[in-house]
Amino acid sequence: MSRGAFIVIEGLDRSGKTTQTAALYEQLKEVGKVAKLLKFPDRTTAIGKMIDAYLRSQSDLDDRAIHLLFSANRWELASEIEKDLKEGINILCDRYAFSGIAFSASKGLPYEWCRAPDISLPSPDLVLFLDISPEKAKERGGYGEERYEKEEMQKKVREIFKRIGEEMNVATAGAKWVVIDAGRDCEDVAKDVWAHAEGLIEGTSQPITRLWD
Ligand code: NYM
Repeated sequence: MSRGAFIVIEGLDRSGKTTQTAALYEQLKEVGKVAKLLKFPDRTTAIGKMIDAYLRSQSDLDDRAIHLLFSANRWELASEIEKDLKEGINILCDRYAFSGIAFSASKGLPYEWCRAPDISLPSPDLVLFLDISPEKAKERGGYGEERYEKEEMQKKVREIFKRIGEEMNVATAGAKWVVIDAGRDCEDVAKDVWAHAEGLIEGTSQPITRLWD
């Protein structure tokens, strides 16, 4: 029995994730594939609203408390993701647990502690990491409106993402992590994204695995 593919797009702020996730979604629709677009944080849920207020500096929270809220925001949707995949729906997701670790650990929280609450979430089949230097991301404009959108922080976040990707590719099972140079034109990045995603969207018979289990 074939199921849908679960593809996550990750990256620094201003790396073009949202544009690329939307472009991939349109391409899937063009070739007649059923797909659902998700984005974390999902700011529409009760937990998501708390996260939104925090990111816009309308509220203050302990670093560990906000980390757990980001994770809970994913757990809120975990069973729906699993159900959709089993029904053959492809899931395209803008950020996931990897952002959770990268951003919180860059604030100084221990890496393993940051990873723990996301263990056992449905694992993506593929993570496309849109890699851009924080200097180049800053040139794209719009930095600075929300918490974390500072060059110094983004540098640390990029290093932690690198570690996550390396560890994932050493593991024999689980998601494949692919780095895509996102400092190029949007169309060139989209071509690479499609090249990696295309093979998966025919459906896969692999069982759904769980993150870091
Ligand atoms: N972020 C996102 C986290 O700190 N932890 C998480 O688990 C997730 C999913 O939220 N700067 C941060 C990264 C971003 C911010 O994301 C909002 P976006 O994609 O700009 O809405």
